[in-house]
Amino acid sequence: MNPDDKIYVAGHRGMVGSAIVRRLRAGGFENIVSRTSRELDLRDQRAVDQFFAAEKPDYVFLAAAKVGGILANNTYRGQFLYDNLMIEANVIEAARVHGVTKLQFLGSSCIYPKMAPQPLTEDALLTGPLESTNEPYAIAKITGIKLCDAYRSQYGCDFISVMPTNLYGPNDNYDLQSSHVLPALIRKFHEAKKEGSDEVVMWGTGSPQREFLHADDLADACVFLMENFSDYGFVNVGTGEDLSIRSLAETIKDVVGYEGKITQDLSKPDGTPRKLMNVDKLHGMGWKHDIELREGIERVYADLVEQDWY
Ligand code: GFB
Repeated sequence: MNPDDKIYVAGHRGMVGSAIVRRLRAGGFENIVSRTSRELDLRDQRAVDQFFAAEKPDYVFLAAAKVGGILANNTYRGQFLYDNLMIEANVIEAARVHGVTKLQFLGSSCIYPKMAPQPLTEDALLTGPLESTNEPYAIAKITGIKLCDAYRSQYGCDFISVMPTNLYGPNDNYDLQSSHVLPALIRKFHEAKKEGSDEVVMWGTGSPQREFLHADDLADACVFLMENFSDYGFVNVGTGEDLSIRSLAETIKDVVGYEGKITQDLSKPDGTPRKLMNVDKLHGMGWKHDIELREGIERVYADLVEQDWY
């Protein structure tokens, strides 16, 4: 990418898209184009085509998606499949038709089979059944990878895919019904401390293992891969380290400074037992994460407190 290239960041108001925009600006890329979902509904094929015809971006980061935590994925199964299929099909096709130089599609570690060997290597894709709570989302994301590969093979498009692990960071979703675990627990501990309540409820058993990457590290990896990876398949992006949900809860409890107890809500699902990324491919190219989990949680929490949040 050159500083004067026009870069379209789809999903620029989300946690990932906004981090990519920050990273691009910091790297001297100023010619960034974006649209809110109100201005441009990416599920609308004609609108997407018209947008690409008018703007003619050189590079595209496809970070727009319908996303959410385990409950949202499991509840809005139709929307997670339909919205994500439409968004990626429309943007990828318009990128081809309007001659985009390079496109990067962002997926998720939930594309891997539920019982794939850990840590997850890129070649484990499509080797077994998926975790049921997020199967619709995973199917949509697998389709995005396959679209990029098929367009590379049939049309010679330089479209690549990147698979991030579970993420957290600025502009995350803190709605307790639809969020992921990390922001949900920050909010729960913060509110319990403020209100002086003596327990915080953790969903499930606390035994599933998860890996967490700060969105700013992901954004840095995305720009790195846009500049250094052009091939079929995809690259895992993570830290290569995980912990149990129970340990995560203990860490957040400590960062927030809450002194009550942690209880379980066993009516909520655990989801996949573990999804630790193997990041050898990315490390082999020369990229490694910078922000360790505790430090990242401290940063996020300090920002929230400063904004006088909740
Ligand atoms: O982050 P999370 O919602 O999604 O949940 P997944 C991770 C684990 O944390 C599950 C537990 O075992 C939850 O039961 N958990 C404990 C909680 N307390 C809470 C809480 O208060 N809120 C939430 N949300 N979870 C999603 C997928 O899976 O991860 C998506 O559904 C996507 O497809 C995303 O891949 C990254 O890690 O289970």
